[in-house]
Amino acid sequence: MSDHFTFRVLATDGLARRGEITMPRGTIRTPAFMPVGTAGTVKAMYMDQVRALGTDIILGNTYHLMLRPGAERVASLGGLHEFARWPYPILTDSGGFQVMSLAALRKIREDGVTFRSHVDGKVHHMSPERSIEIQGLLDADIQMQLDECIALPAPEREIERAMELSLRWAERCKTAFGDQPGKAMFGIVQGGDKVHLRLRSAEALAAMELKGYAVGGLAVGEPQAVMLEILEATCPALPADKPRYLMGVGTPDDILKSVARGIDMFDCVMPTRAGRHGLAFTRRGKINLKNARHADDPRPLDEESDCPAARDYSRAYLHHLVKSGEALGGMLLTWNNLAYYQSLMADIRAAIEQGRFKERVAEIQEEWARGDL
Ligand code: PRF
Repeated sequence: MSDHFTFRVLATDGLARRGEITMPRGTIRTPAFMPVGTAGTVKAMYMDQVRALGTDIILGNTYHLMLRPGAERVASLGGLHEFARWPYPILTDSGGFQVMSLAALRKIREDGVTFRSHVDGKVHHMSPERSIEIQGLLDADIQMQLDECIALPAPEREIERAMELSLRWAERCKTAFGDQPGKAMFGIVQGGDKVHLRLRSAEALAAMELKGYAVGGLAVGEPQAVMLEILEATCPALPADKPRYLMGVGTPDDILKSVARGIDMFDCVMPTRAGRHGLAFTRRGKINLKNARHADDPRPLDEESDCPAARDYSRAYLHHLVKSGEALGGMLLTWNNLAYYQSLMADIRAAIEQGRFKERVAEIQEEWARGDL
């Protein structure tokens, strides 16, 4: 395995890229989907299952892990890979986004963000340097700069202020991260729904010569068309030889359309959270297992899937588990959903290699639209 973090584009088809990130803990085949393992667990899944689905990298959260069990504690127990029994690459989000969505009494200043923990109410301060320090204690392979994400719609001057602050924090995170050949620190493009702010952000980050670039501040309340328009403007402004990560996105349809515009990496709670709430993603679209129409249906979610959760259990049984609030319902649907997401990513990668990405996207969308009944 490589002792350096490297990214290679292996094939392109239109703007879609098939690539490979190599680093000491493993290789990431891109376009990649990163299951969300917020608190050191991909909820309702064993790590062995997560791996067997073709997962090359998972995401962890600085915010949750610093509050509980604490970054220093994880470090003293051998780091997050050892703690959670996931020896492959881990990307950690920097914490700012989770502070803004979960913590009480948050205050953003030049020096960082002060907030009250949603766990025990204690006040914490996180500077850009402390975020990188925590991500280092966790031993994350890919670390994210601290940034400020603004929910949309928002006044332009607010978006601009947060974007400029995020650029200054990127510089500080880059310095704090220093030179770690086997790891990477990614910058995060902000700028809301304003193309000129996105371009200014992307160009300033590109000049910092980081090892990868994320697009943040999207899927925060704007229509999909706006997100896609921002990606069309932003991706060409980012270095072609570095990975591009669209944070917190998205639905299978968002993923297809974002890959088509040059995105290489994704993370989202959608497959795991929706699974725990009774929603299944399949080749034939979404199925809400709470619906009474499934109560007598002996068919599995997808008889052609090689995931046991999709192939071996009747919709009637899944409906029963979900309605009864049984833990196994969330486990089976999470398994099904991550299997579907990872099979979709494998499908996308193969199509790009074969130079038939556009055609394959049309086929996949046609199959969703056909429905399952
Ligand atoms: N910044 C960070 N994490 C994020 C986002 C962001 O803008 C988003 C927005 N979709 C999800 N996760 N640091």
